[in-house]
Amino acid sequence: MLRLAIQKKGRLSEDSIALLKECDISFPQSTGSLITAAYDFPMEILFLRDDDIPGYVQDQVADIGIVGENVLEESRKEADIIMPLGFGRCRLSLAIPKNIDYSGINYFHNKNIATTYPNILRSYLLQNGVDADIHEISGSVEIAPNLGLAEGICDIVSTGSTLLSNGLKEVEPIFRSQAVLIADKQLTGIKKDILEKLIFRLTAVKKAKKNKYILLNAPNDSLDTIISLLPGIKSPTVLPLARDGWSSLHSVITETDFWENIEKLKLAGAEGILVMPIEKLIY
Ligand code: PRT
Ligand code: ZN
Repeated sequence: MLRLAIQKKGRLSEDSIALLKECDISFPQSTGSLITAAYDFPMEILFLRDDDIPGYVQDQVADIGIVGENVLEESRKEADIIMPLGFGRCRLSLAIPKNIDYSGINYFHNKNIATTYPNILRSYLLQNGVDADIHEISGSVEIAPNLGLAEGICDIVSTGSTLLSNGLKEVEPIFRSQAVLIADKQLTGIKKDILEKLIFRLTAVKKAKKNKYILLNAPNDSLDTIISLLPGIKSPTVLPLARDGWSSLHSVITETDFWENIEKLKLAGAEGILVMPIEKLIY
């Protein structure tokens, strides 16, 4: 049995649960309990505050966890990052009142910066040779400059609207983050095997999200051009249509390639182009 820690309630909970569902790992929800077992996978799920997840993994109370990379980095706990998960994207940034001219990182010299991320901030300031006072607070960092508590802040930014509504502007992004799967560094035996199974499923789901299944009809004499635009995984499937001289072509394409190639496909004579999502992709 592998024990996974996820955020109990917050920005990462829904996406973490949805990702497990996409991997066909389901479990009873909203029982309010701290721990539950998956129905169809040898896994227990532990629901925690995100700040506790790196420590629980380091101390082997949980084997693996889903947490923001910002939280792992700030915690200074030891855990392997297995893979980025593509949600919970944000950045940790320095921000100052918007009416102040910003001349560069040296602005923060001898200034007071409020943050809930003192460790990441300290390393960043050290790397940049800036000597500032870090004022650690536990929340609502964005109001600190207005209260006269600090001259700048270092906080998580996503859309930027919180900064804007507090009269602040972002001046230096210092750490980019997204949710990551982390694991105990010492995982062995059956637990390691179960983790491999989970990684296999996560990879299939991730590849599927990046790719689309494409079907189109084309005159036979333009098939060579179209096949060169849609190489697929090995090569596309080509099936004859009932109408003479025409074929149906099936392939897999990345979403970005599709938008780049759509005009070329039409010019080559493709018709009835259908693009569909893929649930899992294994190759
Ligand atoms: O209760 P618990 O301790 O588990 O949760 P929490 O309140 O500490 O964390 P939570 O749920 O707010 O965030 C969990 C994780 O989501 C963070 O550690 C980040 O990795 C990620 N994340 C992504 C964010 C944001 N986007 C985000 N926008 N975390 C926080 N914010 C906050 C930020 O602190 C600021 O107050 O949103 C505000 C800024 O948002 P914008 O869109 O106005 O820029
Ligand atoms: Zn937290």
